[in-house]
Amino acid sequence: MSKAPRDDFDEDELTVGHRKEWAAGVPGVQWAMKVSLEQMGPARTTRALLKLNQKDGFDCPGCAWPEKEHRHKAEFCENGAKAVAEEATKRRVQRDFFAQHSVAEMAGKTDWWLGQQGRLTEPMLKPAGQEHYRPIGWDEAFDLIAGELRGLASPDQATFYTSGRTSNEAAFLYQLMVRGFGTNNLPDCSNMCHESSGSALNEAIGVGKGSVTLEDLEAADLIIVMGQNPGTNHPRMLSTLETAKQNGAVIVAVNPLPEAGLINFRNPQKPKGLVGKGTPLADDFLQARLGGDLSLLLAAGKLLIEAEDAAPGTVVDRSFVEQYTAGFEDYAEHVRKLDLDDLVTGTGLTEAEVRSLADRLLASKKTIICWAMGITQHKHSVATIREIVNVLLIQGNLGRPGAGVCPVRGHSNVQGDRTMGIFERMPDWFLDKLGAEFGFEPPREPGHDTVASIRAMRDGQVTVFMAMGGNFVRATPDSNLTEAALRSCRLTVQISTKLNRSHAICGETALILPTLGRTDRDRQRTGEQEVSVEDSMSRVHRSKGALEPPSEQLLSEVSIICRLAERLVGDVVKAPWPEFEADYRTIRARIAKVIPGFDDFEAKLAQPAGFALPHAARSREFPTKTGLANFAVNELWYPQIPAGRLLLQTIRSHDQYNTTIYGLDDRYRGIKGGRRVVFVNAADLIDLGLTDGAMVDLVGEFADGVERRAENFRIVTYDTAKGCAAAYYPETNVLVPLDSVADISNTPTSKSVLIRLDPATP
Ligand SMILES: Nc1nc2c(c(=O)[nH]1)N[C@H]1C(S)=C(S)[C@@H](COP(=O)(O)OP(=O)(O)OC[C@H]3O[C@@H](n4cnc5c(=O)[nH]c(N)nc54)[C@H](O)[C@@H]3O)O[C@H]1N2
Ligand SMILES: Nc1nc2c(c(=O)[nH]1)N[C@H]1C(S)=C(S)[C@@H](COP(=O)(O)OP(=O)(O)OC[C@H]3O[C@@H](n4cnc5c(=O)[nH]c(N)nc54)[C@H](O)[C@@H]3O)O[C@H]1N2
Ligand SMILES: [Mo]
Repeated sequence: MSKAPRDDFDEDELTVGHRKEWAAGVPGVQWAMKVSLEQMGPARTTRALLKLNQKDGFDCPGCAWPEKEHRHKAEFCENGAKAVAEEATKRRVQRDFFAQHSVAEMAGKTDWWLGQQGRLTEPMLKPAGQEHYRPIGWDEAFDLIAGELRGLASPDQATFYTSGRTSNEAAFLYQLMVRGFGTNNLPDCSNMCHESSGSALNEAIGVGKGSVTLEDLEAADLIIVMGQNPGTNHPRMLSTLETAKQNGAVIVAVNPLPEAGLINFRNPQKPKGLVGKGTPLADDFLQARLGGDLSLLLAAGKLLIEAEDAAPGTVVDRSFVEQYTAGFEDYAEHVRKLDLDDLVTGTGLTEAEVRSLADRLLASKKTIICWAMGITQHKHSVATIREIVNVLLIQGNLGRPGAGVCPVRGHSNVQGDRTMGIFERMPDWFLDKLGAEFGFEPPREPGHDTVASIRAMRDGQVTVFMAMGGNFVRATPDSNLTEAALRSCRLTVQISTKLNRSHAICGETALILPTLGRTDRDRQRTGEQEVSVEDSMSRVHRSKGALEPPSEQLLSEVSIICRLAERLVGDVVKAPWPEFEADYRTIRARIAKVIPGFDDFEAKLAQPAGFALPHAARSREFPTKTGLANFAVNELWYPQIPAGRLLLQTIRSHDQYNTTIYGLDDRYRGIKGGRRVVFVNAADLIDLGLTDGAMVDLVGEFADGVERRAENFRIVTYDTAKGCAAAYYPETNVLVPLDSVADISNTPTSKSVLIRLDPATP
């Protein structure tokens, strides 16, 4: 088993400075320009940034935050520009690179180094028993994959991953091919991301997506931002929050870390943002402990119900609750019985802080709750999100302007991919319609999600792994186990834009299929093509690449699927694959026939701002089992932290996009020149007898008794909630046990890993 490389930069270079309280100011844009110019040169930089998020341009490959209908000339943020520079770089990985570097050598490099090599340029094969990739023709590659898949005893011996940058068109064809082949093994990055949100929201309101629009946020009285770091991960959200605040909204941040941006924000797109101190966004900052949100929400619900009991008719929206919801009485009875002191203990806050949240809710007529990974990656995430819904339902905060649920998605089309059927458990109505449209019988047995796929590879039940984008081996938990699982495969296939660790930790036979990215021109037989994507608020819009692709040999994701599908399922699925490839409008015409909300797709897509998919809850329709919005009874639970231990969360620095490392700084947290740092509360350091700057190993302690170790981290004293530490992902994925998952959603608990700190291994 390979040890993940420590770092190929000098840890002595690492410096720790002051934490920044503001975010997204002038230095942000300057930084973006510096990276852009370095990677793309002046001409490409100008062209790329002018087309970013414009109506005739491409959708930002950064986050899934929606664009405003009336866009700024420059509708992008620092980190959007970095995402573009990373993809539109002029650097290239050519065949001589692979001749020079063996697979083992590549596995010894850091994620950062691998990404810095540039764009992939031609299909490559690593034959069984050999140590180097060599060039292979496209036809030969497709024949090899189809042959290997057809040779399996069962289609369920293969699994097909998707990452959330894939367009709607490519995702729709991919799941069609996979189901035509005969399996529902369609794991995706969402399984590690907002799966908990989908699980809870489907059950509670009948739709697994957020219910609010940008206009709702701008009209809200109260916006609670829980478990999210928008200053780094959704910078454009700060502009929306700024507008909301100017319109009178109160903003409350709940987070173990005081993240820059929520505290102070300088809008670089407005002249006034260029000077002065900017807008303090959060009115209240509740520094809750990791996993304390369920306690906090239960307490808020309890205090609301008690306020109603004290003055009946003043708090609960009776007509809403009676007409549209189920389970209110059981819920109210449950929270009345909970002990406030127990709840307060679970939050890590003071009782006054807990009460302040209830007071904010009482004072608000229109409340929105936003959340991201700080809420979804815990054992009790689904219960926590059910509780978010409970608290909103009490006051009727669903299905009216200025109110609702706002799970903030990560990857720019992760929501669209799910709409297109990338899911191991699509409902029967979808499979019925898909089968009827394409004249075949889709498999009905639910497939493997991400965690189940890893287990199946480990156990020898899955032997072929294919990925439409992403970096599976790095994004997933339990790195050592997962690496061994992938290496045990007969064949691994990666459809990728850039080099990453999943190309180095591969099956016996391995293929790299290089593809066009969002920014690249996509020319097909009938002309230049555009694709469609769906943002976090269910708006679908077009995206068209503007730059010359890095190599003439690249195929689009759609082309790759069409050519493989024709060989693999040409006799099963009645689909005109060559026509789909030549003209993406023909794919959209089929999407319109299978998936609700896409009728008149082509015409609606031509509108400058695209169109919104229907969301039942917006009009107070709740397609749940009861036909109503469901209150849920959630038992109080929060992670316990034994003496001498810390609870670790694994987070993103300001200089990375998931497993893609842009650089080695985390400007807002004061870190420069390195990534192997662990942020620890000063009082915890005293309790543990450790000092700032000391080098330690992070050692995971999990019920299975396996000792998981991430070596050589420097302690940084930091303002984090007591008992709660933080370090960057993916260096710490080795510590997340495969079997430590959220109840129901099966999401790895990346924000809740029990560790101890040992002196560093020399
Ligand atoms: N530049 C950039 N943009 C990105 C990404 C990126 O890597 N880089 N990734 C994209 C993707 S795929 C996603 S999913 C999103 C991720 O966006 P985020 O969810 O903002 O990303 P994380 O860095 O995981 O930050 C989690 C936040 O939740 C807090 N938190 C952790 N645990 C708890 C808890 O128990 N309770 C509370 N209340 N807070 C908690 C952490 O302190 C941190 O502020 O961003 C997307 N956008
Ligand atoms: N410990 C820990 N683990 C986590 C998380 C965490 O917070 N902590 N977060 C989880 C979350 S929220 C997510 S979403 C996952 C992310 O998991 P993934 O989506 O699998 O990972 P990424 O790093 O986003 O994938 C980057 C790779 O995608 C490829 N790529 C980029 N653009 C394109 C494209 O347009 N087409 C194709 N075909 N390929 C492309 C490039 O080769 C690049 O190297 O990680 C999860 N893992
Ligand atoms: Mo994500």
